[in-house]
Amino acid sequence: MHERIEKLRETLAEDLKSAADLKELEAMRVRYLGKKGEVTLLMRKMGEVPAEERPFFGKLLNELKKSAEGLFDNRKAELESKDAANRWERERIDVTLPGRSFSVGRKHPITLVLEEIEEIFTCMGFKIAEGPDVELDYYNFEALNMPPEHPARDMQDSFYINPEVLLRTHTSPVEVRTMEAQAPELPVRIISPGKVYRRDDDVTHSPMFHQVEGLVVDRGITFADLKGTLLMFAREMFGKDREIRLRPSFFPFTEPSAEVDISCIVCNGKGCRVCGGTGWLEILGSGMSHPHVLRVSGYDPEEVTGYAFGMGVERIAMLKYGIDDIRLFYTNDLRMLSQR
Ligand code: 2U9
Repeated sequence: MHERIEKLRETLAEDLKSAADLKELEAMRVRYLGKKGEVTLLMRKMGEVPAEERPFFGKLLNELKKSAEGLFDNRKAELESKDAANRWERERIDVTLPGRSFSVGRKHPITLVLEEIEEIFTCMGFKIAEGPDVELDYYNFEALNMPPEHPARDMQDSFYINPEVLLRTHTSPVEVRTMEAQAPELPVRIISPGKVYRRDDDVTHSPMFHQVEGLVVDRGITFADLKGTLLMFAREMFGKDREIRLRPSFFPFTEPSAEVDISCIVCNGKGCRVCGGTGWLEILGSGMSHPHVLRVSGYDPEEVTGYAFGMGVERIAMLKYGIDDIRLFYTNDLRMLSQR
């Protein structure tokens, strides 16, 4: 009996050291001190020990049990503190990691440029006028001095709903409708932003695109008013160093007419790849309102004059942001749209 008790004391001390974690330690405790544990079994065997030796071995066994319990408790405390230290490591949070980002929508580049153009002209006293995308042939062509079979209609081939109704090819019908509603009230000082539709489709032309047109009608309006206003616009939009150049042109709804160029935004007029070596970039068309257009819209061309201009928003945006394919605006590619 003595030997067995001493052997148990030794193996227990040895085993305890090898317990690697709390789970292992608990299994070990059951093995030694549980109901069917080795210490418990030895205690049960006391019945077989001669009566006179029982107090001695009883004392020895009790001491073993007590010291075993103490050893288990110590080892348990040891493993628990080790576990707490490990847990710190396991559950460590790296506070230097960047936070999780979430995506926020933003305005389309065409909307941004459209709003910028609107801002520039409203600051100069223009009001914004809007009208229907589905238009009458009368407002889109006839009132603008383009009767049926007029060759200028070829350049604005459109989408017809029926012979009298079509998708507007420019926002000019809005100006005609505004004058019609306002005449003979003066002045007319409006811009008409919006979508327009043409049978066009290539790198610089889309079947749907955006325009901003402008119209000023009053007594004594001259070409100088047109030039001054458009110079102001060019400088607000493309930088204070811009110069403009007017080239003679033709539109059925203006007479005389002029294309407006700005000094190249890349080379400042010296000549480069972007401006094709000319130093100039075409940004819009313009002219003095044609007497026919004023007359059919309710104004007397003997009494009032006006100027008008029109620009493609996509073209302005492509120049401003250096975009070389108009289709990039419409393919919803976030690599393009999420740039700042
Ligand atoms: C009324 C009278 C005159 C609007 C004008 C232009 C010149 C012009 C083009 C620019 C590029 C269309 O988007 S584009 O293809 N526009 O060159 N537009 S004058 O003249 C008007 C409009 C309305 C009553």
